[in-house]
Amino acid sequence: MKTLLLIDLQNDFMPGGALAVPGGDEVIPVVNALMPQFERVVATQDWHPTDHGSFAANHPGREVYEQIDLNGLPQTLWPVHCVQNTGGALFAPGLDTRRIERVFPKGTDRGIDSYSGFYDNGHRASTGLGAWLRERGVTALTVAGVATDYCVKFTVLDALSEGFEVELLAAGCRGVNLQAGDAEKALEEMATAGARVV
Ligand code: VGL
Ligand code: ZN
Repeated sequence: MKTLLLIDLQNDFMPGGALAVPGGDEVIPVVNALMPQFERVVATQDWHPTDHGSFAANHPGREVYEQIDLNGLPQTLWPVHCVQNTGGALFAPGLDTRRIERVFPKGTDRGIDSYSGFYDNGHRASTGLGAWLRERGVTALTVAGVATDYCVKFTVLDALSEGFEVELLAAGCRGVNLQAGDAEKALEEMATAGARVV
């Protein structure tokens, strides 16, 4: 039972988007070509309300990429991105969405960010992804998407701790690289945690 999990392949993470991931668009043909090899395809969608606490714009006097404390958790402040029901939150044009069986939104609670597709950053609330996969007998995941150093990484780490076998498709991922080397470091962290990086 091969399942492909696609992370945040949305307009705002593509070149020209509000939180552009360099080369993010290069992932689209890679994952489209892979879909036929999988029985299931599921996707996460960063899906923030306009007043989300991860947006620098909602913290007067603060700058994008600054670190703050958000309700007890460290939070990087981002440009406004992936606002619910806006074009930036839509899947990237060219992504073959026909095979996506289910979409799991995340980051919907203004008080906490959610990099992982399984839980928010405080592991307080679940998106339902883990239970959904288990109900269908899924034990192994192949993961691709953006950003390697944020949502892909935290999704993979949660998947492993939830007991899923994880294959990380490096050619189907791109990183933000706020600091040079962040994406490379994330690949190492995922491998160390037990993901098979291919
Ligand atoms: C992401 C930062 C903020 C991601 C989402 O998809 O990696 N990064 N929101
Ligand atoms: Zn976000």
